[in-house]
Amino acid sequence: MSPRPALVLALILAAGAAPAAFAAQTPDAAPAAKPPAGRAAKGVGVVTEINAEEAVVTLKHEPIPALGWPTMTMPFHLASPDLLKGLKVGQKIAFDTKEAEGLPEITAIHKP
Ligand SMILES: [Cu+2]
Repeated sequence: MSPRPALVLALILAAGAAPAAFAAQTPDAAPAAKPPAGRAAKGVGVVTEINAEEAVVTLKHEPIPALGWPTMTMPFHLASPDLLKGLKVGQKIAFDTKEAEGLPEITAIHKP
């Protein structure tokens, strides 16, 4: 019994078409997720830790409704090391912050 030519042709076409069909189903590479546009907000909090080397301060901050944040203790990167001047653990500060890649950034500190 010899295979029917039409069936053989169909099998060859199916085998050849498989990789192309698979490739067609592969979604295009999604663009890399971008950080959200830096929303800015004002907050008030108490300094709980200072990392001068990395210009990072940890604050227990009050709720920041503009960012949808409840009260929490979290690290912030200082936009400038100058913001460390005169800063002490236990100090209550008001600050301007904005979302950034990695840690949110403190752009200004207002001491009472
Ligand atoms: Cu927070």
